[in-house]
Amino acid sequence: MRKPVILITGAGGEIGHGLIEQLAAEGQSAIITIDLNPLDDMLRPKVMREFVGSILDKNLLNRILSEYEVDMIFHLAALLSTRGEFAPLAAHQVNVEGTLNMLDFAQSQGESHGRPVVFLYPSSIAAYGLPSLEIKEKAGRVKEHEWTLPTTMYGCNKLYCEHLGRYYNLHYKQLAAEKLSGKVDFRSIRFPGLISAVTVPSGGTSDYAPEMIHAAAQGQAYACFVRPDTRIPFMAMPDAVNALLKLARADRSQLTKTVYNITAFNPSADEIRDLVLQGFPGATITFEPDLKRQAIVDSWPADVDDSAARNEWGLDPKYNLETAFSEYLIPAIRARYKNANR
Ligand code: AKB
Repeated sequence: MRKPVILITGAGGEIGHGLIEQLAAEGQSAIITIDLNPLDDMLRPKVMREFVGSILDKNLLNRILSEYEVDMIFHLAALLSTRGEFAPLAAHQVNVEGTLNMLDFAQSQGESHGRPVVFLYPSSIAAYGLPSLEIKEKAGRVKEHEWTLPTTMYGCNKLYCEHLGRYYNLHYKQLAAEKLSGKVDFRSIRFPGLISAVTVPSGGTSDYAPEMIHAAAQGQAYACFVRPDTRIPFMAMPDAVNALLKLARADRSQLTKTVYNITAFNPSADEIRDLVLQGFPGATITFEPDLKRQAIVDSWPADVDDSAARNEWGLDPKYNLETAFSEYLIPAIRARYKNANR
């Protein structure tokens, strides 16, 4: 007998951390993970089995297929937007070939146990590409189908994989004698920039917000790599994890889309600085825009329309801009570094 489980790829990353904590707290799911690096000591006891390896390793995926019945996949492994511009082929390999491997893995699972495999895919605001600041300002709250002309390798990868997921879900091998589609129940969220109190991101371009807060908490000066007026949507990590779980558990019949925007607040970099200074009054935060990274953030929308997510599966972030800082980020980050310095 194979064992029924939830599979999380890229499990040691930012979203993976929060997701494993939440699923483990609920105590109802057996979790197996894949990550290139071993999980940290806090996470390891919370999962049933940890595979240290790559989603590009088909032998590893076949081994998992033969041992486990996977009903749900959170495919979080990715190489983010800044790193992807230094290594576009590696980004394509991880983000596209890796995702294709995982979709094919889900298809094989679905065919072998006969139930659709719910496949959660974190896409990103990087899937958008607005051609100028003037158009960005005029565009307002961008809808899922608007301005999807990404400028980064990562954004192109995310957009294409949204389509791959839709293909597996609805049209896989459409010319075969028997119907094979529907085994992968693909659901995707276009995440805004995420800010966690627990982890510091690496390799992304929305990283200026979390970097600013974590640097301030550690008493380090921070030079922000975008202009003070730079504006994109953000969300606190606990709300991002809740959104992923809400979409995973939504009744399929309620969903009219494969991809949903979500957001919670969209401060300028200057407004983030003000809030960080309220929490850490002695912090030194300056602005030294890196024009190339700035151009990437300028191509992302200032805001997104997430009404479909709110109406169809009940997206309802707990934290607004003020409470994200006052109730979550500042106290949790302060405690984190205080404990780390003990
Ligand atoms: C990045 O900056 O690459 C990511 C994202 C917005 O998806 N955080």
